[in-house]
Amino acid sequence: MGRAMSDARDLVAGDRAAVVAALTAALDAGDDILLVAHVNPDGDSLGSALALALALRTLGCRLRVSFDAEPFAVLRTLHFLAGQELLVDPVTITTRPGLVVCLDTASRSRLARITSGSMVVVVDHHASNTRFSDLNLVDSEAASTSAMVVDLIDALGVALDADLAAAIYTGLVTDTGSFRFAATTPAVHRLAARLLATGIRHDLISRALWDTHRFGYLKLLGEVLGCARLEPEHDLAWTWCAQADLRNAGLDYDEIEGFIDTLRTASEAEVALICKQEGDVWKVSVRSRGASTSVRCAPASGVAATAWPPAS
Ligand SMILES: [Mn+2]
Repeated sequence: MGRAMSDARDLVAGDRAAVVAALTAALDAGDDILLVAHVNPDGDSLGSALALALALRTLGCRLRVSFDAEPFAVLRTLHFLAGQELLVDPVTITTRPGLVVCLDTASRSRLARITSGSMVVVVDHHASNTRFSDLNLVDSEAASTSAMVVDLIDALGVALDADLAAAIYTGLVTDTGSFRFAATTPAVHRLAARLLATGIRHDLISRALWDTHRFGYLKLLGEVLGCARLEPEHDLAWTWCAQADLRNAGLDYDEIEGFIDTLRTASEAEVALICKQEGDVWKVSVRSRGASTSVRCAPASGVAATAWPPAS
């Protein structure tokens, strides 16, 4: 291991010890702790927050878990996660928590309308993390934030039970694409083995996360893929979903997040893009084969939203 790399690992280890010390101090002081997932949380963010909450609860701590979403609701695919009785709508948080821990949040904007408490800790694995907090535990080599949470739980001396393991595993499979992405290291498989040994039903977790859709989802996927276009000169495959189509299918936008994962399998294009209409705004999801990103944009100037996308 090179000098710079070992220095980076020392930094992560030092920050991890500081986060454990902050959690222990809050526990000793009887402070209430607020765990925050990012806006519209995915399996890694919510799984990480609930796993840490379940662990802290066994230590007798006053806890709340929250995130911003409009409306305030957990994704249908994540309803199986334990500990959701700890969830509170952020608008109901009127007392200032003693300690706030933000999970899987790369920047302050990812908290949306949730503002900080007196002491804010960030636990995250995004290389783009802006270190916006008092104490930032950022490990860009971690496959998921949930994998980092395991180290915290171990340091707190809490044993992994099946509920905890299922939440950690959900984060791990979400961010590694079920162990398909490049972040899937030998350490990821070792952690998965440890989690499976608690008796979790990984087959049921996978089915809940990816293999369960309403029939309207399948019909709409057919329509959205049916109007997809290939732009070889831009190395791009793209399509769109109008709000009326979504409404007719009886679906919400969070349910069709996975559409782009089908489109991005097109071998002729490096980049996949789906435009989704939200009122007058078209939100654009982009995936490249290597990385993923998401941007927000309006239709080209002079083109009304109602006149876009162009008729074929
Ligand atoms: Mn993550």
